[in-house]
Amino acid sequence: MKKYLVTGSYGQIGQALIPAMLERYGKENVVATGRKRKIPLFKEHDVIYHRLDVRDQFGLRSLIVEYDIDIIIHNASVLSATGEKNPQLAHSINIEGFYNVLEATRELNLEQLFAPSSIAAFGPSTPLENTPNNTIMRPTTIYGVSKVYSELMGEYYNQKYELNFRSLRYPGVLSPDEPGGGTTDYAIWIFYEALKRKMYKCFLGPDVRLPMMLMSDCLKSTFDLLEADDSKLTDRSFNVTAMSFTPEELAAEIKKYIPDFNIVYEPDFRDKIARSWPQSLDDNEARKQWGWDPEFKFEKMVEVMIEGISQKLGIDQK
Ligand code: AKB
Repeated sequence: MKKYLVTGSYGQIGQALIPAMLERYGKENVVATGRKRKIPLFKEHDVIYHRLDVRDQFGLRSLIVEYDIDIIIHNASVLSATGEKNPQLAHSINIEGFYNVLEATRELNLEQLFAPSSIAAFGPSTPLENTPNNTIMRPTTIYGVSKVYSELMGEYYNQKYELNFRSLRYPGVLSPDEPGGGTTDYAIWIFYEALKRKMYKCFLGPDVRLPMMLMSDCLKSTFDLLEADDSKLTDRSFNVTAMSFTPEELAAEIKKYIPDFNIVYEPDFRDKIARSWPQSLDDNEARKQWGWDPEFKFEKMVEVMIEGISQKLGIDQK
């Protein structure tokens, strides 16, 4: 069995990924890391957890050696909205941190580096409808710039050193776990506010269409690419998506469950970020090269989110 080290392990994706990895690969083969001292959720699951800042190259290398790590899943990242508030922090974590992880993977001859990218790697000059896998990438956020950097460096190390780099351009990922610092986060907070207060003030305009997927599809795409046969991959970074919708369409679907739900729109700086991103993605390369096939579409996603967040809030929806 391979041994995995995960950075940024308690973010929105990590909170779902780590328990899924424990089940799939065994507790003893997964080392979760992050900047916080302790993570109560991980204590509950008896996860091996170590405090690690990805900018600390000595700390990173010692953990790799101590646990005889084969594969790194590098999730530590400052997301789009937080990045625009503090571009210097985003540069240091997303670019310097990524470089440390990449170099450790090369120097210690690890088997694979999986480092997710994002739809944020695209920008306003990209064709924004049905965005192809390989197209113009001139993002206008520091987060997007850092994702283009990591995709290109990963691809460069793959050509130059045969480093097994793989990346997915995640769209907005939806789960009942609280997100932090992203632009697509509205599509999670809307459920919390609809269920708690029947009212949501949306920081995007009603017509901003963005690609999204439910967490279970995010995990499926991650495991599928991690475990894909290398000889089948002609790309290293892949678009993946399951659906696209606007805040207005999402609010209308939520109203089917909560008829007196109301939404108002007060677009802020995140509206501009969202409008610079693809509205929909062409994920045919992922489908062709490693069999990507999402399970959840829009209506089912809303049902799953209402159920999951009701449960979290202790609200009986029946
Ligand atoms: C964000 O909104 O910043 C992230 C992303 C799309 O990468 N969820």
